[in-house]
Amino acid sequence: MSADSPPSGRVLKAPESFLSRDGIRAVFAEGKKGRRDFIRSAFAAAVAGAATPAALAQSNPVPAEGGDPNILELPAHSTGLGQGVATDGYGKPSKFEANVQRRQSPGLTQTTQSSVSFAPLQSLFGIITPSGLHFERHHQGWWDVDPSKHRLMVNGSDPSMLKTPMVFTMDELMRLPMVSRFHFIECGANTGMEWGNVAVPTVQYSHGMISCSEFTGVPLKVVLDLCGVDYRRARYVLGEGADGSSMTRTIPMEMVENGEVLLAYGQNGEMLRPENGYPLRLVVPGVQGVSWVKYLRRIEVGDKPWATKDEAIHYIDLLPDGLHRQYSSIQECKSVVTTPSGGQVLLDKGFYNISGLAWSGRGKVKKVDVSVDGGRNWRPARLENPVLSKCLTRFNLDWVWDGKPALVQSRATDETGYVQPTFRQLRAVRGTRSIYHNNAIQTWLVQESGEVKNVQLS
Ligand SMILES: Nc1nc2c(c(=O)[nH]1)N[C@H]1C(S)=C(S)[C@@H](COP(=O)(O)O)O[C@H]1N2
Ligand SMILES: [Mo]
Repeated sequence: MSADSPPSGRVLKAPESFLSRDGIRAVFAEGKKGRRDFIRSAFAAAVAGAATPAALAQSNPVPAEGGDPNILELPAHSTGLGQGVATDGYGKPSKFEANVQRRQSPGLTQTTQSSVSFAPLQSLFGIITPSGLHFERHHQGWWDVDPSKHRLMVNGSDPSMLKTPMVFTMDELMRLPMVSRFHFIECGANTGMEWGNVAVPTVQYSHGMISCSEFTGVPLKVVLDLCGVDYRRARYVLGEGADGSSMTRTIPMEMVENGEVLLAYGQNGEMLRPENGYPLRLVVPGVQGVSWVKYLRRIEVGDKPWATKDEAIHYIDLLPDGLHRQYSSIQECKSVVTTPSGGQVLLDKGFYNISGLAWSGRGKVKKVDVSVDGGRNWRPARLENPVLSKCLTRFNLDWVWDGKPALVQSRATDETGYVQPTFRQLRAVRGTRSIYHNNAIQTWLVQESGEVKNVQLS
């Protein structure tokens, strides 16, 4: 930037971690007593504390009189010898990025084995989630399973469903025709804490149960063909995991027949991470995360849904009339602005790049509109390439902030013509007591101070 251009577009990062260890313990104890409001206020206090004048000054260095020493004095890295190759056999991020971590929400669950960690969406670029920052959802803890001992069994719920039940080793699966596809995975409970009202301060916690990777594997169809499945009779597939939760989910055969469902072993160019199901997981594009069974050990084909515990007691939506909606699996079109977003502070008036993510479980994102006045006026954002089916899409938009309060929103439309709903529209159909499938338009309030807050418009 030239000397006479005023500073603009500088964003103070959202605090990645809100609470100390003691703070987390206190919130956990209060959460156990059911005091959700305590959690909310603890978060609020922590966010407020992060935007102190000291923090602002630190992020806003003023060049010393007589010129900027960062230009005038040569740093050690310009005059000395750097480190050698393969200092680290598996490279790590810069130590200056150490605060970018997936994190668990204090007070959300009683144990870390049956819990969630959220991806730091506010710190990510483009559409791919680095594997080490992929969100995690475990029902019974994660394992590093020995691939040489892992087996996949394929059977029918009665013998007439397929000719030959088979057991595959990993080596056998990895010799079969291989495909690589970019897809998002979103937990059905993503944004679930926000059904009643604003609950969490940052986009990491409001939307961080989504991640996006390049997955590599063999289409499940290829393996079912090898077993001689009778597709006229076998209209459903059951996937079963090898961890203690015995995660089991029914998948309609149409999704398998079109070649989209994968038996995946690869993620972003390497083997799956243990947290994400190493050595084998199901990839079910567009469908909520729970169906992406990790540590996959068995596939059964049958002629009706199984109504397992994970689809009869859990992962059902309570509707306003008291009925439970079952087998709601597709993640509808949704988007969120990641900058500016909750917990960040805009340090100047002037130019900003509004950036965010959009996705649809039904195909490609067609357009994303952005509003800075709470939905009165909308402008189309730029969609960055590539725009892929059932994959995250990055959008960007130029914005000049005039220093007045602004209500920043994004609204995505997918290729089926479906438009992401407002909270009012969604609650009219779904009520307020759901957990899953909240795809409402998110609002961030940019205050005159530059501090950004999570709000809901009624
Ligand atoms: N075997 C097994 N598979 C599982 C789970 C699990 O606990 N065990 N959790 C499910 C849920 S609810 C989600 S949202 C995704 C999360 O995948 P990730 O941990 O790779 O993000 O895995 C699904 N598959
Ligand atoms: Mo999930």
